[in-house]
Amino acid sequence: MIEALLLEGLIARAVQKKLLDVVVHDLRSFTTDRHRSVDDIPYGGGPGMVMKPEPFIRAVQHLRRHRGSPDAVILTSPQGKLLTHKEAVRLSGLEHVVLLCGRYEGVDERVYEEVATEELSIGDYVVTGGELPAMVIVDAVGRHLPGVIGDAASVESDSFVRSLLDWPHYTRPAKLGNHEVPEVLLSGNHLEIQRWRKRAALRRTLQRRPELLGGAQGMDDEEREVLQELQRNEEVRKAGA
Ligand code: 4GX
Repeated sequence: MIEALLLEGLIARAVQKKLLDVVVHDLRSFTTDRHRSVDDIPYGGGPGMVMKPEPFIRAVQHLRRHRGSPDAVILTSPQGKLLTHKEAVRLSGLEHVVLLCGRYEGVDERVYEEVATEELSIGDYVVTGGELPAMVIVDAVGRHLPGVIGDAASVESDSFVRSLLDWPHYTRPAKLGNHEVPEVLLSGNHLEIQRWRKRAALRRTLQRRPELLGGAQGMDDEEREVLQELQRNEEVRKAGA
């Protein structure tokens, strides 16, 4: 699965350009029994299986010996801290990161106690294994490495860099059926365009993800003013006035 990430796309290209290195290890190669088991029944009973601790611990020991001590050992898990833009930027500053992927109901708690330095979740839903979350982490972190995205300005202008959703984007044609591109974007007036985009981003964030606005530090006076106006409008609308 993870090798698919290395076949196509910007992360694959970055690996080819040696901007980052991704190495996949098979947990089963760190087992010692005839069946190469990585799971077992849970102590205390209940449904499903639990990932055994030893293969994870041996895998990390192997990496420490062969690749040096990692700066972070991350277990992907729904119990983890939510992956955010800020976390992705932080991890992009680390030299060597190990991602541990589990399946089944969970991973023996001692993996966390013994080798994992943190637990990360990609969102409040459950997927069938840690591989996709690990791929999401590699992608979200890798794009912050210098040279991975050709246009550094596009990474800088990302939504979430400023804790806001993005404004709507348009390209040609200017008229599609009866959907027209907002006039101001065709005007060439960059100051007006900037104001329109800021306003649109704030409106969208207020409508769809109001909880993000609490974290919009570094809002400038104009943004605060626009936000107050949008909130006033919203209150008026709700009141049916
Ligand atoms: N964000 N899963 C991990 C097995 C598991 C369960 C408990 C450790 C502890 C997920 C997520 C996620 C499903 C991957 C359960 N491992 N991982 N797997 N959401 O849903 O990261």
